Amino acid sequence: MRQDYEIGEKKKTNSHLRRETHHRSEMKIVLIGGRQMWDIEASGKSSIGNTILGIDIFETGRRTAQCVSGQRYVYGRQITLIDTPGWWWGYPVDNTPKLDQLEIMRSVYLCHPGPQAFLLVIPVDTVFPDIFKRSLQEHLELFNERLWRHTIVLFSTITPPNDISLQKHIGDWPDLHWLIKKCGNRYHVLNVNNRGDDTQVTELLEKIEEMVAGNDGNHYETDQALSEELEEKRLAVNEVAKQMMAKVQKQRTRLRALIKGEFKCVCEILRTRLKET
Ligand SMILES: Nc1nc2c(ncn2[C@@H]2O[C@H](COP(=O)(O)OP(=O)(O)O)[C@@H](O)[C@H]2O)c(=O)[nH]1
Ligand SMILES: [Mg+2]
Repeated sequence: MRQDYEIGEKKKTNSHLRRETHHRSEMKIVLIGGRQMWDIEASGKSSIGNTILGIDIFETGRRTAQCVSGQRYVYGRQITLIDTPGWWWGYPVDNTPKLDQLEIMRSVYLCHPGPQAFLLVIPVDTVFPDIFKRSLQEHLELFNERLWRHTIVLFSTITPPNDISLQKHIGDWPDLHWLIKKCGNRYHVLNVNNRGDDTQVTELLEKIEEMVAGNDGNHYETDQALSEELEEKRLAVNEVAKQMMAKVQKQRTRLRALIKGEFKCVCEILRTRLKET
């Protein structure tokens, strides 16, 4: 059954709380999310990163294979953003390449001592069936359970946002409603095609500050021992990948030489036959 989501009420409470929140001079944020949603190409993580920082730091429209860090002083704050590889919405974590999983896990170690916020990027108009929820839960288990208290659902859009249709959309997809609740009712809409609108970014930063204040100023805690273990695994998986690439390259070269030889042979036969006729 569809449930309407009370966005209006929530907004009132938030703006009241936000007034009591202090500006943070420094913010470390990790962008997470899926990588493809059926007819929609991507979540828009990199586009969101560029919109927040106000310049094109992250490459868009291409797979982010490794975490990328972007830093800029904007709206009176030093912002560090970590862009991460995405996962295929609706697919179990086992379908995500091991290197991508390790990169996603590594993201929190690229902003020492740990991020204050995670922005979970989802296109505003996308469907959100149960299979997406399960995929999301599995992928977020790459982090620890404390992630949820540092997460804001960030709806990306390329058209002007509409509160009424968002409210209806959340009502239409109970798992999306569940997700927003799981994130302490924190969400924001950002139009990546409207870089000129400073308000949408400053409001997001205020929401992050409000969340950080609610977490007593604490960042997401990372585990240094796990960081070293991750680095070792990453180097090992990278080495295996390199060896496989070298093997494939060798096979390709051999195959090319073989085809070239065969081609030469066929040409010779044709030439002889032509001479005979
Ligand atoms: N339809 C739609 N396209 C989007 C949205 N957000 C970003 N895009 C576009 O999708 C393409 C890929 O976005 P990108 O930021 O690279 O996604 P990422 O793979 O999650 O980092 C870009 O051309 C964006 O302009 C959205 O909310 N809806
Ligand atoms: Mg990207």
